[in-house]
Amino acid sequence: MRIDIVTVSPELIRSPFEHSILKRAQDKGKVEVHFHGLRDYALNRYGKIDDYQFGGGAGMVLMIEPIDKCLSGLMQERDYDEIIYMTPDAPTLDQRTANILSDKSNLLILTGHYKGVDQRIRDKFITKEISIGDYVLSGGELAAAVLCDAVIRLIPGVLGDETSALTDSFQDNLLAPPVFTRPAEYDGMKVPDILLSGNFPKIEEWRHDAAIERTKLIRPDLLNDE
Ligand code: 6GU
Repeated sequence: MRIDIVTVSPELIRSPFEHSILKRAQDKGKVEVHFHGLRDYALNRYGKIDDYQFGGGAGMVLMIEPIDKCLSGLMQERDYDEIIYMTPDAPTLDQRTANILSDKSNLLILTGHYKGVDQRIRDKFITKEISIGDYVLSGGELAAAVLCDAVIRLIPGVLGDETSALTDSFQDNLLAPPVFTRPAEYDGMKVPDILLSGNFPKIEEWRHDAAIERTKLIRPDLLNDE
């Protein structure tokens, strides 16, 4: 997979890709990530890329021309499966969307800033808009990093233990069950006996029941969601 990220602040988003799973995924050649700073496409040498909004109101809007130049250039080089705009006024990211995107070859991600981008950019280029939750961030950069993490770890061969993504929370619309490690007893607090029993079918059953219990308690909406 190749991911191109277009942003006002490439430096704000680089570091999550330089560590842990995301770094390993790149080292293994499973994904290539390229950052494009919008100021490189600015209208003048002062790096102007935003302006006041028509009709008045607080906040600057990212201008159409620098983004058009950047996206058009990239689109001439390859076909993108999706051109994604990160914005809070969009459908919320979920595991299903992450799964679908993990199967693509070329993703282009545009991140907003300030009041966002000129609507005409959204109309002309964007094939998918994604929010990461019902709250507002200062910019879409961190949201893009979240999206990339959720997607990249699902690319086959990225996680060492191939099954571990399958038992994540949400993979089957259930929260993950509780997990324990040594010692079996700490300060009077015991690990459930079943987990020490070696009876793996029973353990799986216990985990499934615990996952359902936890989901009922914390996220009952997931159980009604089909
Ligand atoms: Cl994608 N961007 C911003 N600025 N805020 C958000 C978001 C995105 N998703 C949730 N909040």
